[in-house]
Amino acid sequence: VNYQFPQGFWWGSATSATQIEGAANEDGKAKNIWDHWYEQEPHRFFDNVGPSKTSDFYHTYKDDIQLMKEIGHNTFRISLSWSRLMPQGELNQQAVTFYNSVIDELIANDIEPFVNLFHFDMPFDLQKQGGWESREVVDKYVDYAATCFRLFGDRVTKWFTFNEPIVPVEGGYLYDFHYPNIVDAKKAVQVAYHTMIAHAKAVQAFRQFDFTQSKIGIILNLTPSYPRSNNPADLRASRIADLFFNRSFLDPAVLGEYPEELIAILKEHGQLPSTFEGDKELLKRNTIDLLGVNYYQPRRVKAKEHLPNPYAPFMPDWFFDNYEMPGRKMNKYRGWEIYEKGIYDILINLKENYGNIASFISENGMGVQDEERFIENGEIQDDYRIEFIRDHLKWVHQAIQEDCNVKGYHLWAFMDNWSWMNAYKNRYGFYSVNLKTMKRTPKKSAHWIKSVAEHNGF
Ligand code: BGP
Repeated sequence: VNYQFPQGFWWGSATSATQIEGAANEDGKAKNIWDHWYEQEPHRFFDNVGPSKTSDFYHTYKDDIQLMKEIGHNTFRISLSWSRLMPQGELNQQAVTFYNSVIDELIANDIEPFVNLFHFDMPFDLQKQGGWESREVVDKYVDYAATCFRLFGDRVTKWFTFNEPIVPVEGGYLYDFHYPNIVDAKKAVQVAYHTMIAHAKAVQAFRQFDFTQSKIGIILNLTPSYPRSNNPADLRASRIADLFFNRSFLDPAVLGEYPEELIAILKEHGQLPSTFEGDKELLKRNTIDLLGVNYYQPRRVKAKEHLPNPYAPFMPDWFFDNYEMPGRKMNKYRGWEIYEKGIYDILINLKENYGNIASFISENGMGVQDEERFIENGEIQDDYRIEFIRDHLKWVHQAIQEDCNVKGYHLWAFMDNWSWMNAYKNRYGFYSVNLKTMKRTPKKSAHWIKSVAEHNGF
C-alpha cells in the first residue's frame, strides 16, 4: 500500500431521497417541487424522465445495503424527504417506519448512516407559501429538523442540515435550472440568507438534545476560485466569485459571520436581505462541528471584458467572467474540468483559515454519458473513474500528511441515479442501474473501491 489512510477513515458514498427512493406518490408522501415541476414541464427534463420512480430504493434498500457492504462501505449518506416525513405538516408514520428501517439496516450491517435533512427538495405546499423566501418556512424547517433529531437521534450520530445550499439559490433564483425558475438576485440573496438562518436554528435545536457523541454540520459544494492571472483585476474577480459562491455559506457556517467584503458589495448595490434582530448572535453561537465538502470542479475566473449595463438587474456575474483556461483537463463525458489538486487547496484553506474544522469529502465523482459503451464481459470497465478517484485521493492523502483534519471520502454515487434536470444522463455509480429491470451491476470501480476500503488505502 503506497497511500495509507488514517485508521477509521470513512469509505462510503452519498445519495439523496428524491434521486433514489422513487415511490414519489406512495405511502402518504406529498409532492415536492420536483414532482410538481415535472408535472408542469416534463420536456425540460432529460429524456422526459421525472422523479416518480428513480432507482426504487424505497423498495430495494435491503438489497442495496448488502451491495454497499459487499464493497466495503463503513458509512453512507442518505437524505430524508421532508415531504414524505411531514406531508401537510403532520408526521407520516409510514415514512417513520421506512427511515427507521433504513437506518437500522445500515447499522446492523456496520455502515454508519450520515443523515442530511434537505437536498433540494422543498415540499411543494411550502414552496407555494414562498419557500425559502419566507421566514415562516424557516420555522417549519426547524420544526421538521427537531422532529428528525427526536425520531432518529438515538442512532444517527452524523447530521447535516443542508446539501449544497447555493444550488437552489443559483438554480431557483438566478439561472433557471430549479423550480421556482425565478431570476431575481435580490430574492436569491434573501433565499441564501434564510437558508443559513434555518441552518443555524436547526443546529441550535440539535444542541438542545443530549447528543454528546453526535456531530452536526452542513455539506457545501466548494468550487475553489482560480484567477486567470495575478493582475489585480483578475484577482479581484476571483475573490468576488469566491465570496458569492463559497464564502457566503462557508463563513457563516464555520466562523459564524458573513465576510465584510460580501456585505459591503451587497450594500453598495442595494441587495442586502431583510433580517431579524438577534440573527447575528444566532449565527455566531451555532457554528458547526463537521463540514462535508463536495468537490467536482474548480471555477476559473477573469476580470470582466465589458462593463455590465448599469440599468440591467444586478447579477453576481457583474463582477467576473468565466475563464476557459487553455489546456485544462476535461471530463469529456460530462463537460466539467478535472483538477485534482483543487481538493487539496480546499482542505489547506480549511486548515489555514477555518480553524482546521473537521471535514470529509462528502461528494466527488465522475459523471459519464452513455456509459454502456464501456461494457465488456457484462460489466462497465470504468478505468477513467478509478483513475479519477485515485488521483483525488492522492491529494487528500497529501493534505492529511500536512495535518488537514479530513476524515473520509464519499463518492457520488453508490449507484447510478436520477439527477434533477439531467435525469439519468450522467452516470456516477459504483453500480450501474438498468432502468428497465432496475438490476444493479457492479462496475470495475466497485471491485477497486472494495480493495481500497479493505486495505484502508491503495
Ligand atoms: C451535485 C449534487 C447531486 C448530484 C451531482 C451530479 O451537485 O449534490 O445531487 O446530482 O451534483 O450532478 P449531475 O448529474 O448534474 O452531473
